[in-house]
Amino acid sequence: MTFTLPDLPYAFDALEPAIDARTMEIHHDKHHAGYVAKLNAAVDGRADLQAMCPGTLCSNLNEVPEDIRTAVRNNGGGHFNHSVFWKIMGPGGGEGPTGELADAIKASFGSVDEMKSQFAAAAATRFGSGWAWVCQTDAGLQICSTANQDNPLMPIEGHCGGTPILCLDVWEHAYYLHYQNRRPDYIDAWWSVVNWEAVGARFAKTTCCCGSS
Ligand code: MN3
Repeated sequence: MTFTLPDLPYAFDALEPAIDARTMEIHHDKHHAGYVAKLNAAVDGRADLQAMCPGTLCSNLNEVPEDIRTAVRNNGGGHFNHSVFWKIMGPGGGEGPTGELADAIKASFGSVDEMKSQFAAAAATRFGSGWAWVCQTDAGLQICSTANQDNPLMPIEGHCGGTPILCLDVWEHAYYLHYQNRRPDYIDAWWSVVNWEAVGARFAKTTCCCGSS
């Protein structure tokens, strides 16, 4: 078994005007596809790694042989991160969290607006390429950001750990065609396409850690 590019669960133009169709097409069909291809090349002939889901592969990065560890970190991370990212977005999103997820957000941040404010700050201040995250941890929900294609599942320093339930890609390839250097405008608009039902499912752990099922 090798890793496969998941289909987008909606059309390329489904997230307009927040994210334009051309950006979605290139992002999914070229960037994400590239991570999958390079990940498969890295784990070629290594059945134990090929059998793992992308999230498990990220969690077990230290078990990956050193000669391919950087390739797995970059491309396995890229595969996991984008697989989650597509799933936690959708057309007609933006109503906001409900139920136990809403309660957990209020318990950890005081309000949904405060969570959004802290998340937007993490996304805006991530220098260069990377991701912002909301994670479910033993200490409640926490916000962090990571560089490149790193994620909070990886056994590396500098993130909040736990299980990611919400993420935002702040690589320029995610927004540059429409927003150019205006990353904060992209972040503001992005809230309108967050699929809170999918985020809630991740919070309730009724979906695979990678969003692949
Ligand atoms: Mn990307």
